[in-house]
Amino acid sequence: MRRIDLRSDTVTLPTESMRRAIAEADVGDDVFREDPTVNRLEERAAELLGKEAALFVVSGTMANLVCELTHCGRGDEMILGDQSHILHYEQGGCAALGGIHPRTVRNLPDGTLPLDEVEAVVREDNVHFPRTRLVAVENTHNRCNGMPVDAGYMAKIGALARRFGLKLHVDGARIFNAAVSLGVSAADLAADADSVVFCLSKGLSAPAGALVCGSEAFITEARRNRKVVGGGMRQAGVLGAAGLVALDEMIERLSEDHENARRLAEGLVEIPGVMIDVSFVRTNIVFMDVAETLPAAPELASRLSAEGLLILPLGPRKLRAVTHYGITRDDIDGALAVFQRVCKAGAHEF
Ligand code: TLP
Repeated sequence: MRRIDLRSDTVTLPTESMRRAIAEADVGDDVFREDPTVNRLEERAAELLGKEAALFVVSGTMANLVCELTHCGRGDEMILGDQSHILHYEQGGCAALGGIHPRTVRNLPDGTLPLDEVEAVVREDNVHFPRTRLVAVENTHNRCNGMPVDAGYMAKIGALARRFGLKLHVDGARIFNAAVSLGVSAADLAADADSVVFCLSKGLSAPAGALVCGSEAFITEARRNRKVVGGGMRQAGVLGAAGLVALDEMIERLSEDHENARRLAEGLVEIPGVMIDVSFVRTNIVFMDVAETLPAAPELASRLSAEGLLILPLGPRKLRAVTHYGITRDDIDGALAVFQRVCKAGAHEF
């Protein structure tokens, strides 16, 4: 039985050319800025995102944290979406490690924050209030169906941030999925951002790492903050080499993952009790709700897993499936067959 792992695109394995690049990488001590491969990766990342400079960090979580620490001081406030990854899945690191107060605004189903609601929570100068410093948006928006947020919206939220003297951060862990889906460059999507981060270890399939991109001055400060959170790596070029291959070879193919996600969603909605708004499946993430006529999400996920299909339960009746480099079109058909079988058996119990 072939295992079909749709839990996340974080499970992708390095490609053959990444493994070769890792073996042959020129390396040095990156804390001394002497790793030629990391230096090349940072230059390439900055160029792709249209920023002056970039910084290689361990993970997406560290990338977001380093940006928060760089933009904000203790007691400052950050505006972010109530469905954002930073809020839900990063252990409240902004508060725990940075003393930064998170102020949430609801995310609309398309991943955006309503502009009037953002404006309404910007603090005025008052001795009782924290100081608003930062607005953070996510693109693609993981918990909002992996929706890509377009450049038009980014320009509007960027203008709003500038009007109030705030910085704009983009958690672009999957920004290349957004760019490919929207048919624009990642630089177009990041044009208004003061900082943007992206991950190498999701759809791009590298074994580890993320990049923070911004102005020279911002990255100089971010480099200090990377060190204080223990992220100064030494011969990191072995990872950087895989990252360079990821940027050269793995971006355009993301459209295959998007087609597979669409095919999966179209097949799943045919199953009685599985509910998906297929029009929201624009990248590689498929969220589904399951009706009371089917087992609850954790039980359903464990039955699917017993049949070799891994997906994540993310609520009592909500599940998430993510397509990626390790998943072929045949796997999607295989996943649908397992799903149909398990749901049919499960439905008989009700
Ligand atoms: N997301 C992971 C889990 O943490 C949920 C996943 O499987 O989707 N920003 C966004 C939008 C992300 O989706 C993630 C990872 C991160 C940041 C953090 O990246 P890592 O896991 O590399 O720290």
